[in-house]
Amino acid sequence: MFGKFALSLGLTVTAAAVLGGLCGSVASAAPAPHAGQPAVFNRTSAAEAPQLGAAVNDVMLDKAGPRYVQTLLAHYRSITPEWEMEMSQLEPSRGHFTFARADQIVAFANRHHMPVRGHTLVWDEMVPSWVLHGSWTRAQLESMLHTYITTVVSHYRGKVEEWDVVNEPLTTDGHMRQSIWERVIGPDYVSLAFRWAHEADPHARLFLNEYGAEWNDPKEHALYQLVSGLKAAGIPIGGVGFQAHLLLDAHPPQAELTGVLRQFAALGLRLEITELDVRAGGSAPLARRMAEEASIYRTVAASCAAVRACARVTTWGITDAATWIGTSNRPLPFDTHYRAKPAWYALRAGLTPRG
Ligand code: 9MR
Repeated sequence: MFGKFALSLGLTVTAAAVLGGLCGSVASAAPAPHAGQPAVFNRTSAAEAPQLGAAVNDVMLDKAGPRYVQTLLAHYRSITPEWEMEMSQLEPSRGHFTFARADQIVAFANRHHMPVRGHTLVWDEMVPSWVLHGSWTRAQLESMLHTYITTVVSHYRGKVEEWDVVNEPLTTDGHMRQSIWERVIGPDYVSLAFRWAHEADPHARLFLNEYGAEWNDPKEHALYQLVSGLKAAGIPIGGVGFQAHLLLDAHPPQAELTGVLRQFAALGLRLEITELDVRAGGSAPLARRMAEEASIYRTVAASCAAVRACARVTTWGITDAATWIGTSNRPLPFDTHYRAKPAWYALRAGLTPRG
């Protein structure tokens, strides 16, 4: 799932122009971190709200202006680089690693003691052409991927709290997606990737991240089988990410999503909503669409809050001005002028644990 994201903004205000330390965070403030180390957030009780995170890209961080950074620092406690850590960005040509854009985001997060979710090491998309169009034996591609994962995870060791090690390995009907990794290495690429990431940073929490598994359906069942099998085999998987890219006419009832989360929590894994947005375009009256969108935000946040293992909700961006699905779909909690939408208030309300 992806849509090429193009952004054109005229403002050129650096993030440094904005004072950090603004208060008003939704979830409890992260524990005091070691000097220079990102804070590690663990939801220690069901009475503690899940942390709120955001996907951030370097274009917005550099050029969107002070309101972007103010909103980010005031309300969000963790960061996921939106695309800067994809393989095509980090190793555009073999052996040539380009970390600068992702480093900028990680440095910003570390400076503000915001944990970073590394996204993503192994995916079917954003694979550089030298890999896609190469002629690989299984052993050669395994060696290439081992080197890639080791290089990237080692580079960010101690600066990135957790990684989406494998992203979107399943098809909608629950089969293994026929990526180059699956075709050449076979399904073992998943467990190998986790092992290699763990070797490179034993302290990082390692996730499998998927979309469309928020319902009790064949894809979710296949995800559960895959993840429980990894756990049973002693593979160092620490968490499952549910992306939650939802639509006004395609979103799970709260009881169903809560049930899915509880099922995975029973495996002893940390859970996160990793890419929440709600496609809310269309011709229906705007007020109605925004109200429906808010209800979905509240449902997802409340489902996470109800399951203690669900420790974080990350929205896939902050403002409708910068979203992979286009501003007209108004998918995020803040509008193009950084005004809080009904979705923002619903998200905050849903994150507050009940009972
Ligand atoms: O939002 C991201 C978009 O800007 C990028 O062009 C695209 C390819 O890197 O990735 C988008 O984010 C995807 C994420 O990495 C994985 N889950 C689906 C997201 C939307 O396609």
